[in-house]
Amino acid sequence: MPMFLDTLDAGFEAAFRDLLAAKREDTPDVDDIVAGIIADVRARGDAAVIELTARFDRLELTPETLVFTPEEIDAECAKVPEHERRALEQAAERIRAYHVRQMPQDQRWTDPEGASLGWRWTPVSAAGLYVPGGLASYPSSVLMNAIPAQVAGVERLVICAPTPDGKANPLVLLAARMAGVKTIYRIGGAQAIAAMAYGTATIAPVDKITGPGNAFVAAAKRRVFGRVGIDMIAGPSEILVIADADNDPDWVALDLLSQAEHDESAQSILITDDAGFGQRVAAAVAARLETLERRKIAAASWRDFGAVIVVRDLNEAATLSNRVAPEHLELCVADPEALAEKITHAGAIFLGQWTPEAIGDYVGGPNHVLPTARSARFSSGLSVMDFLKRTTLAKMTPEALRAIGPAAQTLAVSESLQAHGLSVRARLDRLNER
Ligand code: HSO
Ligand code: ZN
Repeated sequence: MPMFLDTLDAGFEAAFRDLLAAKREDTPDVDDIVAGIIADVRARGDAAVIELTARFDRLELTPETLVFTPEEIDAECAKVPEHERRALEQAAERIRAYHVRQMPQDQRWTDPEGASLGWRWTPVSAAGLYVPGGLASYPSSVLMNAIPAQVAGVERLVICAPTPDGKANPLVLLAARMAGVKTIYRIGGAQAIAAMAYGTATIAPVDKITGPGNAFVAAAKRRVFGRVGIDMIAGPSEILVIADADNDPDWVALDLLSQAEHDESAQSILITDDAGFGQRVAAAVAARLETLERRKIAAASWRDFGAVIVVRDLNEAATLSNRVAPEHLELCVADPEALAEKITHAGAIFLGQWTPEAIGDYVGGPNHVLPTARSARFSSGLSVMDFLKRTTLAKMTPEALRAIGPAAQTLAVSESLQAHGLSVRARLDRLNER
């Protein structure tokens, strides 16, 4: 049974805190194994990658067959049925259009002292995108990672996608092609992350690695961070729905299940101002769980981490939601815009009952790589910014240096950094000679 809470209950605050603190993910400690794999790839390059791929993916590769040839990609893409190709195309177009608008502007201005200041954005040169194999090999995630990189102007974009037993996912290859990725390696796990970070004879190193993965991939990303940039370590998916009684309980139930079906550790929470409606949604979830294909996963998630919280009003709902800082937040209320004003911490907001979260997973346009585990308190979903760097610009004129140089000199003396001070002083002296 999911947790039923009412803010009027005496034990509410304690129970809610337990809900916030629930440790959902039981990440196996694979760090030692991963350290060994990374060291091996650094030392032996392709040979190590090939051996590990044979061991973990039961696939014999050579340096030549590590990467898909254009003909192989063509052949895989040709297997995708027309309706799926069109759906993926529509998704790609909408995601691209959204992310184009995200591109930040360069800035340049002259301040009152005459200093010209600003900043400039430039893309990372090369990015590597990890695509998991198996159950969580999502073509939509390929688009969500690769399109922002492409829009940002990343010159070289590669993918590592394991193909256990040699089986590729045609939709993944098609999504990669639509997002402008030409180089796809058939490798996965920590060895793929190590290869992208450090490079091998056949795999050129990248500057930034993004994309989801299992515990090994996550540990490897943590370890190569610093050598390369990484996006985030995504945890199991979450959804919080704030709904009033004026909703179809079955719709809300399905929205809760849409994230529950991702992972036994996923979390779905309903906050409602109507206790009866909360009961109706819980009943609808139970009914849907009878027949859902992934009922085993979804039922475990709902049973262990699901919650229905009854509040007095929507203000209270917003306050609680902000404390959760959910990855996905649906506002199924009469005036979602007004309620959204009160939301300060959420990865993505879905406004109104005609906006199921699943739209955002595929075709809405915004990114579906979002902060989990309450990290929406301090971070944002994947964007073009993850593939850009900001370089600051400063240009002094003699007048500007005269105006602000002395303060720099004073501070340099305070910090006992003599050359700093002298580098300013020498110029000021020259100006005074004039
Ligand atoms: N909701 C997932 C992303 C996803 N859903 C991919 C379907 N495919 C994580 O936010
Ligand atoms: Zn999803």
